[in-house]
Amino acid sequence: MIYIYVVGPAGSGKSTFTSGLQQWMRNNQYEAITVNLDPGVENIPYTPDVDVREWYQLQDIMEEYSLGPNGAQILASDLIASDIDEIREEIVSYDADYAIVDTPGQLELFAFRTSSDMIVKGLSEKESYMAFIMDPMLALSPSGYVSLLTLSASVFFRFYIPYINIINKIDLLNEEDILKIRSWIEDVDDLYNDLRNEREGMVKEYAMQMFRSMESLGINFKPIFVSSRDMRGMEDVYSNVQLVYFGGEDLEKR
Ligand SMILES: Nc1nc2c(ncn2[C@@H]2O[C@H](COP(=O)(O)OP(=O)(O)OP(=O)(O)O)[C@@H](O)[C@H]2O)c(=O)[nH]1
Ligand SMILES: [Mg+2]
Repeated sequence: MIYIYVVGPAGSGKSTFTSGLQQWMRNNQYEAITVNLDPGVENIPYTPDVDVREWYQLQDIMEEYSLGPNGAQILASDLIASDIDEIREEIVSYDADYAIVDTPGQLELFAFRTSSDMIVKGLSEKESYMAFIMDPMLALSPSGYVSLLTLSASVFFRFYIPYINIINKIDLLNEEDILKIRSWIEDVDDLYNDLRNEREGMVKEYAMQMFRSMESLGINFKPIFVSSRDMRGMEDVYSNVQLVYFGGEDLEKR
């Protein structure tokens, strides 16, 4: 079973993407289950097959330990890590090809705490894949695009597992914006040119240097365009997972 961890800033569309990818996989006869790792979520746009709220609910933790929502989220993720074997057993019992794992709203809670290492390692030592979901609005300016990639790169360093950047909600962009971002992805000189024209002084220099250092480290993961709402781009995400795990050979459909 391949675990696809869906991470990203609050509101970027992680849960909607989780739902959309599962739907796409099901439509194409691949077995995919969804896992909710957010103990505090109230509404989810899919029915999770495995739901961490069966073990822990944020509200209960807040009351029991007299904590605020953030403190309770931190404790919850430690508690989840300590119960990870049980959670993995439930996931494995589905015998699916893919488990799409939706993570809590606050990126830093999942990405920058040690309990999440234990969660990822406890669930899937080798078959882990991470999808970083970005909201497209910040990606409209060249320096905004670079700062999103920088945030994403710092999450990549934390986990160091196969990884893809996803620009979600492209149904909200006009054709011109999509072409502009696409040109930055396909030709870095376009990005450098637009950075040069965008800002004066040190900010421009920082953005260019940050991008250069990512490039030289070989971590220029080219984002895939997706609309989780109308399912555009899901096939490209699936192809990327296939490329990483099976060298592009398709899994047998069930
Ligand atoms: N137009 C459009 N809206 C989207 C898309 N994906 C998500 N949204 C909307 O963006 C908002 C946030 O989506 P969620 O899927 O809850 O985002 P999230 O990252 O899971 O949010 P948190 O878990 O609270 O951080 C919702 O209003 C979604 O309907 C998309 O592809 N297109
Ligand atoms: Mg969510």
